[in-house]
Amino acid sequence: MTKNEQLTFPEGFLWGGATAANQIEGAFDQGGKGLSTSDFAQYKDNLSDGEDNFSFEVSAQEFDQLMASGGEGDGVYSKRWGIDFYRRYKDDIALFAEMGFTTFRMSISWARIFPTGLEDEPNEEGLAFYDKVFDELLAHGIEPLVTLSHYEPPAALTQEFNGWLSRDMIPRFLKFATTCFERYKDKVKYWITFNEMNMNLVSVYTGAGVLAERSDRPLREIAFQASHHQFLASALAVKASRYILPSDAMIGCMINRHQYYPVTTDPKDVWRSVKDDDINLFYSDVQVRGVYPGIIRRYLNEQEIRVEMEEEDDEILLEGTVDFVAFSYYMSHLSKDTPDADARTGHFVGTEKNPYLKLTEWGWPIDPVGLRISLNQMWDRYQIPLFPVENGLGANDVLEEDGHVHDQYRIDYLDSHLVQIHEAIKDGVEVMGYTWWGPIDLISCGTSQMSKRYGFIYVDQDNYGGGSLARIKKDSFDRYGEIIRSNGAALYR
Ligand code: BGP
Repeated sequence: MTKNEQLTFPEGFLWGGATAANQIEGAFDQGGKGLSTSDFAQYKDNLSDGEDNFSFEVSAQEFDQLMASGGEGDGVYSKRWGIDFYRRYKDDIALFAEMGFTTFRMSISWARIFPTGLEDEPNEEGLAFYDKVFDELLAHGIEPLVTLSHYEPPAALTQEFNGWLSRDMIPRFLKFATTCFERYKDKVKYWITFNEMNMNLVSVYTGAGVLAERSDRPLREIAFQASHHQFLASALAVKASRYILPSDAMIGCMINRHQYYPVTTDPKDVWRSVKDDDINLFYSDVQVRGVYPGIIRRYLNEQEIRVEMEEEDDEILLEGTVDFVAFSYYMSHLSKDTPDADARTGHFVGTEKNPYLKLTEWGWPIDPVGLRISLNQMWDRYQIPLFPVENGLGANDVLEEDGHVHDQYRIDYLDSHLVQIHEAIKDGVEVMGYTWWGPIDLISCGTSQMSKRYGFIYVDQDNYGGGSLARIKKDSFDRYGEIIRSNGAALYR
């Protein structure tokens, strides 16, 4: 390898951005779409910017009221309007193309295709919408990377089955998955079955459409049971895809990766970090290897978490293993044998503060080297291609009087993470590509805020849906374009 080659990423490396239907599309009741669980998530204005309080749980009572009223309620349901991608997709895709994207990660709203999830026939208008989006992407030379389920099962399935707590979800999901495979097999080459299945351990409503109050089982058990059903559904969808999709298609799993370090060199803390990592990687372990790891079986036994399984399940899991591991990476954590009850900073899980790392305005530790470590560890563990499909910085961007957003902090974040991915590639890790989370400002998953902005493109909209929705390029827009066009070499200039 010449020195010059070392400055660029491998040929064919996929460059792009990632989104989810419920955070961008809007038009929640248009085109025959049914209500989805994410349509009930609320932005709460007692939540000040910079607070990482999550707004994605919905109580059984709220859920019932919203179902009974056909969705009418007094909340600020910002995911219902998203950023109006449903109508503005052409302009947005043109901007992605201007940056040089070669891939775009998006999800298909299940309730657009099967409004209640219970229909036998799909909603043609919903299918046609995604045809138009895929055609637009392909016309710009952008490969769609499609997540089938990104936190938004049809709400009617929660009402009918209590979501993924029930095994009855599996045939419903399979119908949705195979309908998409059949319809889009000539347009979509890269597929992901479920977004961040390990979200179930944090919010069973968001991850699995389950109202925990409706079950008398312990919360942890509900989460593992719902996950087991999703593992089966994912494996069966992977298996079905082998018969439907062309042989060069690839289908992957996707986890929310958290990198753990021991807080001290005390072997007990070190062991704790190994265990924390194992729980985090449990979700990719099952989908890559087709079996539950021993350490998780032991954990379930010791914690008396009873996951109902059937005899055929072992075989189903083995027959539906994935081609690649996609993951989101936002931060690392410190593991401590006996964690302090009140220590907490960062996304979704309690953690000690790492004195070497700066935090984002939302308290997420910024750790680019952790991404290299994660890539190396996962490569050692799986030896199949890896794909960081989410990584990004949520910030309170300011639209200056000169009409610009000068987001040097986002450029620094982008550059430093990409350099570490490049290091991992030079370490021998096979990395398929990189999709920045939220290339255009969108509604936050966790807090339903608009003001938590990730984009290279600013969207003129506030937390209540007010604003012109105009799209404005930030400084980072030019930087990402420059990096992509040079296939990474601009990182070293
Ligand atoms: C991931 C989700 C995304 C996304 C991102 C950022 O966990 O897959 O949907 O939104 O996190 O999180 P947030 O929007 O809460 O800042």
